[in-house]
Amino acid sequence: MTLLNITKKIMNRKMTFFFIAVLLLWAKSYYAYLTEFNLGVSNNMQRFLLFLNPASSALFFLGIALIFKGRKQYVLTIIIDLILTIVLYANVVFYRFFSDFITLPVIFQTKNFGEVSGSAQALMEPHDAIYFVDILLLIALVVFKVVKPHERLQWRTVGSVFTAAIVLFAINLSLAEADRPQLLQRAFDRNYLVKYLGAYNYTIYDLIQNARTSAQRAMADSSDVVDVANYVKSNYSEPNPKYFGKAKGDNVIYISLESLQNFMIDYQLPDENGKMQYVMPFLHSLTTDDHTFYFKNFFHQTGQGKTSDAEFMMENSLFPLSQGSVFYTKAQNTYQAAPEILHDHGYTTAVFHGNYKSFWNRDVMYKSLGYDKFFDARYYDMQPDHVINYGMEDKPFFTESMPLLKGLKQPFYTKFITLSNHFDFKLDPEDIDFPAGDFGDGVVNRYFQTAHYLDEALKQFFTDLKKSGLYDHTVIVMYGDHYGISENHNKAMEKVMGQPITPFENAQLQRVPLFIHVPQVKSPGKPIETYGGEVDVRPTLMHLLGINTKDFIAFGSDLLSKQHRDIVPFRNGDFVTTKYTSVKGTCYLNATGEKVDSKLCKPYDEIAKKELEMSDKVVNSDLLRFYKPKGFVPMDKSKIDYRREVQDKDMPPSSFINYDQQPETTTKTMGTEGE
Ligand code: GP9
Ligand code: MN
Repeated sequence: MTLLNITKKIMNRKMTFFFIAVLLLWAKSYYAYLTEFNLGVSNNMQRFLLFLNPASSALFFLGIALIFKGRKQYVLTIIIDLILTIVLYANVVFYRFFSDFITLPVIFQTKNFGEVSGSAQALMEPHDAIYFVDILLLIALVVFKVVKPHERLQWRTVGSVFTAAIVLFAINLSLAEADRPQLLQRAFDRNYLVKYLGAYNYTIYDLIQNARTSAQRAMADSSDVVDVANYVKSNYSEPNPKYFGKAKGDNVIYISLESLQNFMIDYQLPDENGKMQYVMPFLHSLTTDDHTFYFKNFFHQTGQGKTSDAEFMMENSLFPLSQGSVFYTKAQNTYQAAPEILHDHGYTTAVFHGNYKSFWNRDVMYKSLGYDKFFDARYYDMQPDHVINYGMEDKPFFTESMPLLKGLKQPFYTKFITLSNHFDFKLDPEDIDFPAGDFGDGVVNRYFQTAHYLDEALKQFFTDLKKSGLYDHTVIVMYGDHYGISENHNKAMEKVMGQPITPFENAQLQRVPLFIHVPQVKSPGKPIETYGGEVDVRPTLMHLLGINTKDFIAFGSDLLSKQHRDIVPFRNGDFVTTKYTSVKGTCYLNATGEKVDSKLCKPYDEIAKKELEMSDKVVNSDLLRFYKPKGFVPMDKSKIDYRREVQDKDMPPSSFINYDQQPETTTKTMGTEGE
């Protein structure tokens, strides 16, 4: 038998055409992953999944054509292949422009669409032909009758193709979930979804998310916001005249203190000579500072969106969602967030963060919040020595941020998001200058070292701010974003706290520190007892800046107001008040930690549930689009552009640090974070 005959025989097999299409689609998808996208692949499992993930999509989608017979089957295979190729190639081109994957609403924003299509030609390369050669080959095979039409395949055969696709997908998904728990529920980052599940599955995920969101949105109308507005107005806490407007016109710096729980602020550990020393001496010193308000009964209220949920609350005074990150699922909503409000008052608004911009969908959400600028990892020298875990180490992060900050037009409203004190609390050995804890749990033990490192980084940043002259007219708000040590480590935490961690104690451990440094105002100079949570910070800050908030839809209450409402709902419906704590329906007395009659918690329980529900309605139905606070002028967001070359135009040349693109590995160590 000649070679030609063998080839002919193979070509005549019923499944040959299908398998050629599958293999070529698989190969070119993998090629695109490796050459076009910076996915931050950091271990062998991720490498394997990246290779595996196009297979199930190729089998599944091209498998649809197998239901048909004859020429129809071939034509349909080619059409499906072409659609998938367009999805892939559109992402390739979009990525070259935005360093991000397409998300449905973003592509339909006329501005993006116009920009990409305008420069599409420039973004296309001759070698891109590689994405289409397989389609041409398939067409040639059919046109030149190299493959001949045949009868319908047996259902058993078609069924086994789909079974194989589904089994492969299930394996893919479970390995991905093992490497990155709650990948789908929490939806961290488009990069991650593509890395673990592939460009096609990501596209489907995106379509489903958007269909859900639009359905909820479509059902709502302007009357829905009236109830909410009335409720919020009737619960408004009047600003305290002692503080209202005392920081008018000041700059604002927010610092998100990664995973920092409040117990750390006063915690001491013995040094090598047995002498006790504060883990965070700098922050500890601020608890009695004359110009700093330190709230010791302040709680995080985050859900699965962790850092992003905290950011959301601080700037919107709305609750995050019970599932997923509101940054990811509701980024297209209308908001009246702090940066946008302050923009109205002449502020420049910017975020500084040593991770890449798509994490938590920040690049999309920050536009909706009204941030002019977003200095992400592209602005920092991401050399391996300065990067650990999620990104830039805090000390070089603050150092490199200084010139960028100084380059901003004042007054500015800025946010710095730290990273080093993140689970699983690893540091470069040369950054360790504090003893680890000795509590029989590596994660808990290391937490003291990373917290200490964060404290040193903050001290250095404060020193630099003083040197720059900014310190004297800048309000600095520092807050712990969420817990650092999860319940999984409660055995060690019992040793840390020197007491059993009951459900009541566990709720108390959700305290995170809140510091508000106001240069012009004399603070009590001792820790403040007032109970509050992350939703309460926006009205507090606005009132210090002399901005009235009565007309804004917000669920928080000014922490410095005499009418401050002291109920702190957690995202799961539990809550804390000055007197009681409610956990899973059980009511506890704060003073003793004892269970008490649940009737005592009932009135608060109703308020907590009502506010969570109302806030969810605002967010899920995008109700703020029907509401305009008096005097609020929405920003023209179509001008916001976070591409480097665009942002750089406004900055003095000296402030550019590094032009490097994202390296292959974003992360040096990557534990099973997000506990
Ligand atoms: C990543 C950082 C950490 O950019 O904000 O996020 P987290 O895991 O804490 O939500
Ligand atoms: Mn965080």
